[in-house]
Amino acid sequence: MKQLLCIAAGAVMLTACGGGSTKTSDDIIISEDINMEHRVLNFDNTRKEGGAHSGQYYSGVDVSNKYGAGYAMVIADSLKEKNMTVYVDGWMREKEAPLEGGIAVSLSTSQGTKFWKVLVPANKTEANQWVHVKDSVTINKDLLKDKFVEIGVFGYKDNGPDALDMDDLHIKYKFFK
Ligand SMILES: [Ca+2]
Repeated sequence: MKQLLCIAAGAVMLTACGGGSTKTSDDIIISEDINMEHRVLNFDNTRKEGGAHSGQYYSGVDVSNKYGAGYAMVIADSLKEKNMTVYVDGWMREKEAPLEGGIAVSLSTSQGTKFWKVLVPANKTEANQWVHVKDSVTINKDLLKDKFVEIGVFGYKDNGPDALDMDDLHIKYKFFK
């Protein structure tokens, strides 16, 4: 499946697909996979074992520890003249409906947080099972004009009594004119 997606993108591969960067004409595509089988942002304090969506481990949080696993990318100066779209594809689970958690996309600069959106599943009533979250956000290059720009994508739960579990988060960053 992953290989098919790479071919479908019609991309010239710079590195192996599934964690790396790709160049399609002037567009730059970078991708990261977070499956909790190896170390990522917020890994140690959120990793749970058993009942994962894939493999053995997943990331679980609740309102007392609301930041789940994810990835924080500092944007290179060479990319700050481009707009960016962040494509998020992951799996989440909560014991009770409605599902209150989601996958946050945040943009931080030296001036503070400039963009914040929590992506949620299409159906918030599917309790106690892994549900797909697939969405994207586009960020205008005007927001990237700072000496320090970091894009964070991570599980986020700030409301409700139950836990938010998350696994198999695939993030694709596309930079384009
Ligand atoms: Ca896993």
